[in-house]
Amino acid sequence: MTELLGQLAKRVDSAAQNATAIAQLSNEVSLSIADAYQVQNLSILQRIRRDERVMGVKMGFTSRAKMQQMGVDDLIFGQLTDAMLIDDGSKLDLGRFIHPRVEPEIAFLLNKPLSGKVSIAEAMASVAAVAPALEVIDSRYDNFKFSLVDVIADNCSSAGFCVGTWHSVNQGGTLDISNLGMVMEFDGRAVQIGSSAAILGNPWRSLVEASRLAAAAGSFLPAGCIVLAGAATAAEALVIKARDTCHVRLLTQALGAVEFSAH
Ligand code: OOG
Ligand code: MG
Repeated sequence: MTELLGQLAKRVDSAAQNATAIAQLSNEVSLSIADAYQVQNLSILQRIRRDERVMGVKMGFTSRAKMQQMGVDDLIFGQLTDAMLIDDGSKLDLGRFIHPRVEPEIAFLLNKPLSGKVSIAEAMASVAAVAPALEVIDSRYDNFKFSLVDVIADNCSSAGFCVGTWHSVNQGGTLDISNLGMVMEFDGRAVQIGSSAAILGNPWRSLVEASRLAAAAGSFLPAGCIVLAGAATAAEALVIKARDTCHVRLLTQALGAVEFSAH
């Protein structure tokens, strides 16, 4: 079985590297959720071998809009590496992707480790700062269709993440992120509008769940780790014509904006 999981990890990893879609793994093999996380871990190992560094994790399906869009209703988590980082305000070459979509998110930066079952207060006490974020997802499966185990094995479609200015939360303690308006624009046109409250009712809950899922996988969230809370709205397909560009921007109440230009 371990050998098979290793082969599947290589398959999703090379699909990501070559920006070429593959058939869903579940068409061919029956995987448990634990097997799927094992494939994810082995695929991250491939990236580490190429000198990529894990910077954090991302939560998936934390909002009803995302669950409905993808037809999956369990919380999932994937891993973010430095090669996926998109600098705020930079240009992003879409040639790296198969069928990219963008999501409006909130990012947490931990200054203390978080492990196992924690309360919202404990989760808050481990966070140094929060920031607005855009996530680029790019399922490696044909037509962006997958089952729960497929998407977990594919590192939860992680492809890119862009983080705006960090806002300190512990000093002053007045920053309330539970219900922030979020507007995602493509070339100045609002394509998704929502609230951070769509993320499990309160984005801090996503951090509690991230700690729980990490523990279930025999791991924890280390200090310095970035956690993406999950999309507040459905994802928006980023389709542009050759030689064209699209300016993607997320505006948030209280946390400011984050943006990149896709070409
Ligand atoms: C899976 C990733 C979901 C989110 O924020 O809910 C996700 C997918 O929809 O391809 O990143
Ligand atoms: Mg996401």
